[in-house]
Amino acid sequence: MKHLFSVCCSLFITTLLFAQDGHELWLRSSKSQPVNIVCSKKTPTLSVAMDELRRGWQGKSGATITLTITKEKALKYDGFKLSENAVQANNDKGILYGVYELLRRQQTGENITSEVNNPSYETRILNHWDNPDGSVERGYAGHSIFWRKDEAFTVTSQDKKLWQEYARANASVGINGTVLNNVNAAPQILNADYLNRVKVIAEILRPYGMKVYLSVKFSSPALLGKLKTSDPLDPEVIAWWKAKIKEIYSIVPDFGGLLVKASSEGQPGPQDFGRTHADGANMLADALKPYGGIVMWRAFVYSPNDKDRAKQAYNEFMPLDGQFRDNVIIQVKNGPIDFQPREPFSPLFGAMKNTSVMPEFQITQEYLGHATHLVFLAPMWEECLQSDTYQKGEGSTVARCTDGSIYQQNHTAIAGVANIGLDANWCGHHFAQANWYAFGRLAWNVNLKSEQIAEEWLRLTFYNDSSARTGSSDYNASWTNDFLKPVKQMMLDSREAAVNYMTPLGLHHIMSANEHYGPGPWWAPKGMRADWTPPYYHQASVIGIGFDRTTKGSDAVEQYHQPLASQFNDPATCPEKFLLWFHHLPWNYTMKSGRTLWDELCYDYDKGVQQVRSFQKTWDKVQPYVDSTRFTAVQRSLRSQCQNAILWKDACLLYFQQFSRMPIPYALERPV
Ligand code: GCW
Repeated sequence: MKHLFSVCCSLFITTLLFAQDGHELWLRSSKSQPVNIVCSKKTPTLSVAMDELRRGWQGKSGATITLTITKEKALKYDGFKLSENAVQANNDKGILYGVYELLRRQQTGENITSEVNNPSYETRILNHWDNPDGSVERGYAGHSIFWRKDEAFTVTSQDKKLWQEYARANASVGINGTVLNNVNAAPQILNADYLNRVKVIAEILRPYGMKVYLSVKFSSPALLGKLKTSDPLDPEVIAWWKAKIKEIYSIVPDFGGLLVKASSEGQPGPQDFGRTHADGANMLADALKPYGGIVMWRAFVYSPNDKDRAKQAYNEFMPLDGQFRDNVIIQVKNGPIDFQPREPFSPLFGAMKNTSVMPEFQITQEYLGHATHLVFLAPMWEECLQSDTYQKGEGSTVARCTDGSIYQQNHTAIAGVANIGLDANWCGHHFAQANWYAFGRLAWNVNLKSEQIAEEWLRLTFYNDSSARTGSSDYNASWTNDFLKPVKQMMLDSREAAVNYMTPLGLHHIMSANEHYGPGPWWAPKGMRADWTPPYYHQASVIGIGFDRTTKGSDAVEQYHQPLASQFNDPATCPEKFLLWFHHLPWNYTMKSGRTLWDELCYDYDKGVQQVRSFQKTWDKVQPYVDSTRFTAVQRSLRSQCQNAILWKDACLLYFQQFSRMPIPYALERPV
């Protein structure tokens, strides 16, 4: 008896600690009720669905729930139809997603009305920038969950457990694919040892509805196959890829396809052989076609000779519209430069009419304070997805240009560069988990609002904090008023705050070199490629500041449809959040507020700092509602974030002041 008691106690404590370190993400098990499940079919995915129901059912005790696979015309991809005690879908994955939705609603207290729920995109995929040695490019949450250094291929039971938890978390938000390695791909990823590990990962992910994909290096035929060339039109090269892809499918029969970064940032590509992106992508697409695989071909291209880096992707890809095979999707970053805190949407959305295009977001915070800053990214993605491209008149949002609503796309997809690593809480910062969650939710429903996503995530992640529960009947009311409301507001304001203290008014790429953490508008070593140095982007001088992309400048505005092109072209109509993205203006230019441009810049930087200070105050007040481990970790990060924000403001203002030669407004905090 005594022994049993101590086992129970230690189990309880382990569960508690586990919950406190954040490992459970938004899937915190709370007391469940007994439930009867009626399901006539049997598949591994349905077994997962049933396990989840038993584990998390919070509806009526003893209720009966029916899971039915039907053929419903209204259901698309892995969509489902939900009611209080039934989930219907066209396949078992749809059932699984329906079950997660049902459980989420029970837990968050949302209504369960009878409705059809279809995903916006067919493929909702994470891109891991994980290298075979276990390091993660732009990763801030520890080493890779997939790869180990020294080619340690043994799969441990710990690995399997972790991959299963990873699969479960993804499935719970509808993510159905993952690219297991970095786009700066190491050729050896296609060797047997790696492929065998891929096989095990695929087996664990499969019941959760997830397919695996790989990034490949375009020169693999020469590097691995020892061929003389990797020219995509060379018969031996074509045969090499065909054989390799056949081999992959013999190991992983439901392999999803390939992701390719080619002719970009020094990576090899078809252009090395005088061929086009279409030649390269189509060669791989033809080899994948018999197996149903796809090619995600990235459009992240720019070269040192460009007068304006923002224009190159459009210039390179537009002439190829219609030349790609129907199993190729062009993967386009949200903005035309590179995952900055704020960019206008890439003009490649709403441009090509006969080519499938998919958005690529960055969940990992390369330019947004790594895993130290609390920045909720849903508002940034929502801003991009809901931007109107005017491709087919008003209402042609980026979302509608990519989800197949405007032009028939044979495949639709959306990718997010993962922020996941071996860290106990997976993402480095407890609130960075919200970005993984938000990516999945938006990929499933491109029209969800950031506010709803933040609220769901907070309810799932913090409400069931057993150590904070008082059991009092007013707990719900006080939790909602004193925790949910202020913390949700902090999340919703956090991206704008980061823009303010880093790159207000359309400034971009002024962060310190290489690490992309902290300010570095001055960084321009001799001999460095100009387009890798911040002065290329801010163009500050005594005359003014900003990149002239108007018809008189680089003419990047012309890559947008009307009326956007004219709107962006004129500083009077250009949204001020993009002002210095499109215009080079004098320091005393008058802003809508009546202030000079210089003063406005000072006020914005200052506002960013004040916002982070207010986040600290908000967080300090919610201590009674959060376990001490998570509370302290977030408090500590906010303190660093605030110091960073001050540094950003002071460094940028003091640097730019040498050109503006104007004083920092008296009302604002002085640089220290
Ligand atoms: O944002 C830049 C990063 C590189 C990255 C590249 C890309 C994987 O600084 O680290 O390389 O983009 O997206 O290919």
